[in-house]
Amino acid sequence: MKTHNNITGLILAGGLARRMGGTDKGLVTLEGRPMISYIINALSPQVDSILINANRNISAYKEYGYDVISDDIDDFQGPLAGMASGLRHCQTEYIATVPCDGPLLPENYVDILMQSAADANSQISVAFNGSRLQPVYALIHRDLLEDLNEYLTAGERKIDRWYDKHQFAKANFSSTADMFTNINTPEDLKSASQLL
Ligand SMILES: Nc1nc2c(ncn2[C@@H]2O[C@H](COP(=O)(O)OP(=O)(O)O)[C@@H](O)[C@H]2O)c(=O)[nH]1
Ligand SMILES: [Mg+2]
Repeated sequence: MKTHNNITGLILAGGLARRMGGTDKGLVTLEGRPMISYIINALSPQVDSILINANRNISAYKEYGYDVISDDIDDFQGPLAGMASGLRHCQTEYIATVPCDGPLLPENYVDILMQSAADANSQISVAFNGSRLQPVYALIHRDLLEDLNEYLTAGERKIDRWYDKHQFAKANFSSTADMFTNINTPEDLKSASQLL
């Protein structure tokens, strides 16, 4: 594990969390701590800076001491909107995205994304769990901001389709596939307490 000084970690916490009853997922507590704190702890040693993408509870997220950025387009249009906002605000060459509801991030997350992008000479690297892509875990070069904004302006919202337009690398996380344990519902929250 090393610190990548050309990468901003972008924590995606901008969804409506409908399956969590609308409670902001990043702030939901897991074993007494807000879920986002697990992600910050795992991500901060790996990157130069962190941005939190949130559309609600901005002041609660600001407590962590990082800039909080909202989607540039209104009405919760999906994670690509958060990624576009992250690319617009970042001061680094790349963003590495992580959802706010995946507290089991490994310490070599950014290393593996960067290595796979470098090996494939790609501007995007998307996590692969051994059987399918995990599209909200990705490394994206900031030169793609304009392309992404055009895609969104055209009314497109599908993340996989945007990746497919590019020569993306698949970052193989099959040996740490538990990291994709995703807490979308109150039931998920209960079972995650046992995993931690
Ligand atoms: N910025 C932003 N992020 C979103 C939006 N909708 C979902 N997300 C984020 O995208 C990630 C995945 O969303 P989630 O509802 O957990 O989807 P799933 O677990 O893949 O079914 C989470 O980190 C959400 O916070 C949105 O409208 N805007
Ligand atoms: Mg989720």
